[in-house]
Amino acid sequence: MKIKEIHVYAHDLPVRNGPYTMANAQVWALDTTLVKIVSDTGHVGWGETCPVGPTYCASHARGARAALEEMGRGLIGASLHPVSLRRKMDSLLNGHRYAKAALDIAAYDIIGKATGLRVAELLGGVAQENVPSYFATGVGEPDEIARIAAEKVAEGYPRLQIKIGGRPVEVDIAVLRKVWEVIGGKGVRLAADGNRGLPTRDALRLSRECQEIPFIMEQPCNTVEELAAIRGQVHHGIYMDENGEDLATVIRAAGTGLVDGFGMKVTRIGGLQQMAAFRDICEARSLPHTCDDAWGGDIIAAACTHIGATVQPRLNEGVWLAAPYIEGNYDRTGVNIVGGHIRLPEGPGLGVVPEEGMFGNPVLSF
Ligand code: 0XW
Ligand code: MG
Repeated sequence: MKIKEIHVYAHDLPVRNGPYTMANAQVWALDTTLVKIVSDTGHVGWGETCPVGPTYCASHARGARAALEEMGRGLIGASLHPVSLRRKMDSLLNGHRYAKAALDIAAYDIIGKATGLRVAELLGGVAQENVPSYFATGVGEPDEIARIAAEKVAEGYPRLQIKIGGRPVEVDIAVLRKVWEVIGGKGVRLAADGNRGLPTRDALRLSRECQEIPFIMEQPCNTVEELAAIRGQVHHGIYMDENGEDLATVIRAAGTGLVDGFGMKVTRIGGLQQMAAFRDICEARSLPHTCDDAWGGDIIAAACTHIGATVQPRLNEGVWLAAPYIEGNYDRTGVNIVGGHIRLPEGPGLGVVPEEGMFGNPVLSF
């Protein structure tokens, strides 16, 4: 199967009850990019990529579309088989994995539709039909974050991620203590996500002063070197998120025991084909991980849920979706979180078919 046409769309996703706040970013609306591929067999597949603003990772919305423009013409006639497609994309443009991911996701959607298989089946097989999710709070004050934590545990979330960083560490420590007061003993797993915002000095203090609270520290500091510097001195497991930019970095982090797990984004690593390789590397070293994206509508949500459904349950830290912050869906059902879990869409392909015309005219066509 080969690529016959590529169409690129831009679509606005306002943040419900915005802004969404992290250590390095505050966002009110996100600019998502959708890709529609038509194959030489007449099948249609959809992909999506949606950086959560320009400062979260080294990616931004217009950068994604510029990269797609750079590759578009050269991809007409290319194979839709995911490994071949990735090699072809790499021959046209170095890096820019977050843009290539949209095409990779669309390719899986098409192959699924053409074969009658769900994307999770193409990725190795479903381990869980009801995929665990986790709730991520914004950066906030102790009472407010503890209130949200209690509410989300009552809804059935098996895991919470509390955002910290970008402010005096005393407030972060107070937030984690208050949250634990409310949810301790309820069997919910906890992550404290610094989104690169803590100096090593503060990360060390936070771990020391919260020794009795069993959270993992997700991407507390900005660089791999900083993570390595605190690694042997903290009382908590360390997960890598933003620094996990490609498989080579993942292999280094897993192979040297630099981290205890990952928060991983489907688009940052380059799409579902690379994500499946990442999942297998993690399983080889018994490293737990999430299958998320930074933001995005139902196409990204479906892609994350399909790969998340294939993860060995004991290593599955959940699939995060932006759905609670987005009004409406791309099709009649969409991909939604109920009771802290996501039902794997009924295929074929991604199992989400956007309403015709809902994204307006394409901004690019090849
Ligand atoms: C919680 N997330 C999955 C959503 C935001 O984009 C940030 C991200 C993270 O874990 O860093
Ligand atoms: Mg994170």
